[in-house]
Amino acid sequence: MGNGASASQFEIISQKELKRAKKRFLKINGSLDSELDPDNFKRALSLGGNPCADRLFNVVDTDGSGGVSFKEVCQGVANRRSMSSKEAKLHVLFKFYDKDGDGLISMHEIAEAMQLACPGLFPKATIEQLVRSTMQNFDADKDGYLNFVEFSNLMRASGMDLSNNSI
Ligand SMILES: [Ca+2]
Ligand SMILES: [Ca+2]
Repeated sequence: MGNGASASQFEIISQKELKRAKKRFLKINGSLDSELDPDNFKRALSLGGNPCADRLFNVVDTDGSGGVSFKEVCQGVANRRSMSSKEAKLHVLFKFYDKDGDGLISMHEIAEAMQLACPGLFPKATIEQLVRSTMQNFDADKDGYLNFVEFSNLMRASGMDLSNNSI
């Protein structure tokens, strides 16, 4: 196909999917060589108005350049499909929660993620209470943050369904 995206690199995506992703990317961005900015990214995925859109952008923007390249889009699709392992899903969820990307989830980050996941469902005071009790139960080393292992324990204990593709 001579598209620069070698089969081995994106082998988890079928040629058909790759073609579709490429078409969409081209249509919105005009070129495969430049990056999608956050607004175009939301348009590409029809995420306008979705409160999680910015988080998703950060998850897909793996090099943190502030734009999403075609390669990153393909990797995003590939990751989703290969996420048969719960571990991989946990990593994506962890990244979703870890807004500032420091590898630790703060109380503030948990509260924000909860508000994003269920907007308006809990009053602020309830969220603060939930976050505090979460920390008490799962911050095993008591440093005030959840690391990946502590976060995994929380997700398993909360009965998070890791078998589907929802975040
Ligand atoms: Ca963090
Ligand atoms: Ca901790």
